[in-house]
Amino acid sequence: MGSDFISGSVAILGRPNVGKSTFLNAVLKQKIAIVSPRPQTTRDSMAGIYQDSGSQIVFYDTPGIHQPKNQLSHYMLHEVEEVLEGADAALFLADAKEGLTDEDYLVVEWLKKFKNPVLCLLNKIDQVPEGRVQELSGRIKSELGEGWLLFRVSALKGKGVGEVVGQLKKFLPRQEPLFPNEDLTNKTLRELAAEMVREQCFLQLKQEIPYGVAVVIEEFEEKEPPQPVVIQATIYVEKDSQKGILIGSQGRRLKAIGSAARQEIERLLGQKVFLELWVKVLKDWRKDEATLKKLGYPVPKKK
Ligand SMILES: Nc1nc2c(ncn2[C@@H]2O[C@H](COP(=O)(O)OP(=O)(O)OP(=O)(O)O)[C@@H](O)[C@H]2O)c(=O)[nH]1
Ligand SMILES: [Mg+2]
Repeated sequence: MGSDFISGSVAILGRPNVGKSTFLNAVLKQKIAIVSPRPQTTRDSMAGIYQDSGSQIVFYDTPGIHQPKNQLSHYMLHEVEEVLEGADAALFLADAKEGLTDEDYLVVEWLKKFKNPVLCLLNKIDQVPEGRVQELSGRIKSELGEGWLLFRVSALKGKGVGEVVGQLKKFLPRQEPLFPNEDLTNKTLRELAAEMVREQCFLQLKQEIPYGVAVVIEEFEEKEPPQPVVIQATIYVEKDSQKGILIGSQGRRLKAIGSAARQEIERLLGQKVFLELWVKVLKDWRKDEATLKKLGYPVPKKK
C-alpha cells in the first residue's frame, strides 16, 4: 500500500433515535447494526469498516447520548466516551424531522471537548420538505455557531452518504489501514447474533419490556453448509411478569421473535441457522453492577 493510503476512525454521535445505526449500515451497504423505532436501542459501540481502493474508514456506531438513569446508562455513555477519545473525526447526527431537542444540546456539550473535525448530518431528509431542512440548518448555525459543516442525508435511503465519506477523506490521516482489509466489524458473529435477537425484542415487545432485555449466546456451533449453524441463546428479563409476556400464549411471541431473528442471522452469515431461545428472569439486572458485568455490560469505575 502506498503512502497515499487514507485511514482513520470516525465516531457517529447523536441523541437516541436520530439514525446512527442506520447510517452505519448505509455506509457499509450491509446491515450489521441493529435498528428500531425506539430510542436507546444501541447499547455497545461497534465498528463498521468501510473500504475502497485508496482508503479504510472505521466508523463507530455509539449509543445515543442521554441523561443517565441507571447503571446500564453509565455503561452506554462510557462506550461513547471511549469511541470519542480515539476518533480522528466525528459525525454529529441530528433529526431533520424532530429538529433540535435538549438532548442534541447535550451532544454539543460532549463535542466541545473533541478537538478533531466534526461534520453535522441532518438525517431523515426524506421525511421533511426542503424548507424545513433549510430552517434547521439556519437554526444550527445561529444557535450552535457558524462553523458547522452541514450535510443533508437520508440514512434510510442511502442519500448523501457518499458525500460524507468523500468529505471525511479530506480530514483523515495518511497512514496504513487500522484493520485487516477483509474485516467488516470488530464484533464477533456471536455478538452480532445476540444483537439480532435483542433487535427483535425491540421490534416485537411493547412499552418498557425491551429495555429490560439482555441476550446471552450460550452455544454457537459453526457447521459446514448445507448444515445449519446451531445457536442457543438466553433472553433475560427483569421481572416474572415479563417472562410470560415475552413467551406469549402457546409460546407464539417467542416463536415469532426467534423466527425473525433467525432470518436476520441467516442473511448475515449466508448460511442456514438453527436458533433455540430460552427466557429467564434476572431481577432488576440493570441496577446491579455484578449482574451487568455478567451480561456483558461492565459499568466503568467512577473517576
Ligand atoms: N425516514 C427515515 N427514517 C430513518 C432514517 N434514518 C433512520 N431512520 C429511522 O429512525 C429510527 C431510529 O433509527 P436508528 O438507526 O435505530 O437510530 P439510532 O440513532 O441508532 O438510535 P439509538 O441506537 O437508540 O441511539 C428507525 O426507525 C429508523 O428506521 C432516515 O434517513 N429516514
Ligand atoms: Mg443505534
